[in-house]
Amino acid sequence: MSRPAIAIARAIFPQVVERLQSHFDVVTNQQDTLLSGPELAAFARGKAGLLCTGSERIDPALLAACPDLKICANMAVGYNNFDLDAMTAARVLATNTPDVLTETTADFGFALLMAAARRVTESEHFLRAGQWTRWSYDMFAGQDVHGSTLGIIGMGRIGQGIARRGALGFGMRVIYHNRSRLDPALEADCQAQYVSKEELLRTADHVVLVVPYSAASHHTIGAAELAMMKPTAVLVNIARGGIVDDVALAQALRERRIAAAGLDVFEGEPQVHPDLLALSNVVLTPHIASASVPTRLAMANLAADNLIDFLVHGRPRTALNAQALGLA
Ligand code: 8YV
Repeated sequence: MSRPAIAIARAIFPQVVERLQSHFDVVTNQQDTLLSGPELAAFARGKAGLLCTGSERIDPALLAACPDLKICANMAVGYNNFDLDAMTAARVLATNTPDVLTETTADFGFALLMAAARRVTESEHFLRAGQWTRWSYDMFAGQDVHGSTLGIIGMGRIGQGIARRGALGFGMRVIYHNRSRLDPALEADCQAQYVSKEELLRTADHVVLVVPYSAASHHTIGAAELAMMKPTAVLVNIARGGIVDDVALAQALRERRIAAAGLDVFEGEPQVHPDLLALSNVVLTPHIASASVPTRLAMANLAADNLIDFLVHGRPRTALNAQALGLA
């Protein structure tokens, strides 16, 4: 019996490629060449499965060019690179990688919060540049994290992980805003209190964004929201570019209307707005919040599990549109 054919759009762990090769005929892009939309379509054409990352767009043009495609397995929990309605219309199963990256990503939210509030990267650049000639009492004095009020926008699994770290580890008062309120047991477990977005922005000492990207969450934080925040506040975005208006944020940071920011995601990444690059009170990282070695391996394996479960055993695993396809 012939084996299904799959395409792996980006370089991933060789052991995961080998695992997939034991089930499928595999074409890989282990050179990690950046593929344009038409190149990706040519690469995936004739394949039943595609393993991709958040960088590859699965849109009507790709789906039309790849009529044999049955599943796209995203190696990411976020899936704003998927046109889910178009995938469902084309009867292509969409899967993502929830849970396996929750704690690692929550850790990184705190890494950015700590780095921005305590001016870690800014002071390191100063030291490396040979500018540290003497100590002074106010040198790189920043904002406290412990005991402060933490505002979380987006209270899914990662938001809850950040809440627990804040409440249990740093003695923070945790407030959150979300499309829907958590059930009381979960709120108690996270020691988090539901508030309106405006109250959160006005009262939080630090704001962490973990909301998924959609048309509705575009520019959740713009000039008006930044104007509500405390001048001592730190803003952290580990969600998606486009949740924050980067130009408005750069202006607020430049004018010290908020103290600092920690950003892992950007509008138009991998480009970063020059206004942000020019500022010292912002910590900038290249979309690495889930990038620990064990977690990246778990993400790749879960994407592989999704392909194997569906194409070999006919069972959807962590699927996004199984119900819409009548498979769940
Ligand atoms: C991914 C992410 O590494 O899971 C997500 O949603 O943002 C990251 O963990 C990135 O999207 C590449 O797929």
